[in-house]
Amino acid sequence: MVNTMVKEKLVNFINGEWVTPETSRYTAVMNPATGETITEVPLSTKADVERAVEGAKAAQKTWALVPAPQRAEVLYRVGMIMKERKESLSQMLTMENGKVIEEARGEVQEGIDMAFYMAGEGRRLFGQTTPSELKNKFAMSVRAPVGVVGIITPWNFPIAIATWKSFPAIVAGNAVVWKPATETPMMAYELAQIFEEAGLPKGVINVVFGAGSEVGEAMIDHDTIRVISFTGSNDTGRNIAGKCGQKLKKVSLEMGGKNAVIVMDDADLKLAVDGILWSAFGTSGQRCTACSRVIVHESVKGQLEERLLAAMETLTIGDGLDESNKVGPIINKAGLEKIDEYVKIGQEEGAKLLAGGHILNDGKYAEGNFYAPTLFTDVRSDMRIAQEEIFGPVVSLVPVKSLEEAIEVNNSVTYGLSSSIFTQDVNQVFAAQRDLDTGIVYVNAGTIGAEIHLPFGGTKGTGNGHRDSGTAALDVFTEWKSIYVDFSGKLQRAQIDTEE
Ligand code: UN1
Repeated sequence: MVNTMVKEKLVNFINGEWVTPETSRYTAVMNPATGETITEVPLSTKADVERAVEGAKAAQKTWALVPAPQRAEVLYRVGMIMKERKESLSQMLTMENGKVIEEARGEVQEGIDMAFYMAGEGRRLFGQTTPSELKNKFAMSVRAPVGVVGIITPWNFPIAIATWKSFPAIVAGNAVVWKPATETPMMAYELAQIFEEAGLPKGVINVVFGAGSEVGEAMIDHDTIRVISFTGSNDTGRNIAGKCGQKLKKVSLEMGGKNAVIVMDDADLKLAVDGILWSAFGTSGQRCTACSRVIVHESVKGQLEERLLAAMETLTIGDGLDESNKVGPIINKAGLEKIDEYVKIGQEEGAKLLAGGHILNDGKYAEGNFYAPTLFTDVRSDMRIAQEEIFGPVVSLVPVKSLEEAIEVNNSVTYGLSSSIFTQDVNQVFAAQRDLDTGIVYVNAGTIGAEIHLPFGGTKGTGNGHRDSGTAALDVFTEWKSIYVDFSGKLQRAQIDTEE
């Protein structure tokens, strides 16, 4: 472990200052591969949120008046600093989250991409001009910032998802109060420092570390925070949605998936196995977009099982800082136990376990949270392991007889984030992209790997209709304002004086 990277105790970043929170409660942040303590994160209180909101409110008024291309310049600088620090950020990400270093570099790159992409938006932020029904009257709609916005980000993509939310919010002229996950606070600490160095005016971003039950609740309750953008678990998201609904607060939710790869009888099986391996076991399956079901045409099921098992043998598991490892640890003991519980449920339901199915706890795995990559076959679509999100390296093969059945099985879950089909038949490709009920569809690629300039999100239980990333993210952080300029010099009544 590189000691210089490790902080003793973290403090909040409020109104441009590093402030010790009004709490004596801290919780340890563990490296999930080694069990070592990286830092201690404060469990801030309502009073800390109050301070952050005050700072944000004052800052936002001025920030909104800065021309958007100038606001964007800060994001360019943020992107440049992230680029310079890509390696150290990636190492720290691996230490606190566990994902293997190659994937950590990919995640930091996703943040860099988002910085440059959203900086470009500073010279667009397109509105619309629309013809008026009246003579000598001009009509247009522009994107106005909403004011102070709250973002709540998860541990599985602690830097990328933070950039998906904070960068569009900032370029659009909002100020942000950010609660990062307590498991991965170092990424927030680093990003806040980068914002500071890039010259973001004080108060435009505020980081309050702490628990959802206290900091998150205080953010939701606060009337000044007019948007909550959340990525995380389904239960928490529903709870947030209920509370925000009562307060008529805009809320954007992204809450996971039960994503499937469909393998048709004409698929390139080598390619399909590569796609499944990467999507199911990359990030140890701890992605919202992870593949946790393989819906396979029964005529190629045997071959696919054989090839998948052989490919799984090549997965090296261990500390992500070791470049040779392909699969890292599970975030914490609770996650590990949840996965193990689902494997037991799968066995009780009658699914056939072909590989894995147990916690790895001897030798080099003893101090970390490792789970053996797991493959079930002969899974029925109504089994819990084929319906519920496991968030771990567990994949279930569900055999089907046709494309119609494959699509029906794919769409039978409550989630709708990502799906994929491997086939060489162009007709099946077009039918599938239309009928798969998910926000993201891949053809001849696995279920992960979304790019930041396209909308990210899903249908049904995955969210509530909003999207992260792409210009779609601007819809979350702006209000449409319609403006009419009447230059006729007389009273013109809409809908009435249109005949003259
Ligand atoms: C997530 O799992 O919450 O498409 C985000 C992907 C990544 C983002 C995943 N670009 O898998």
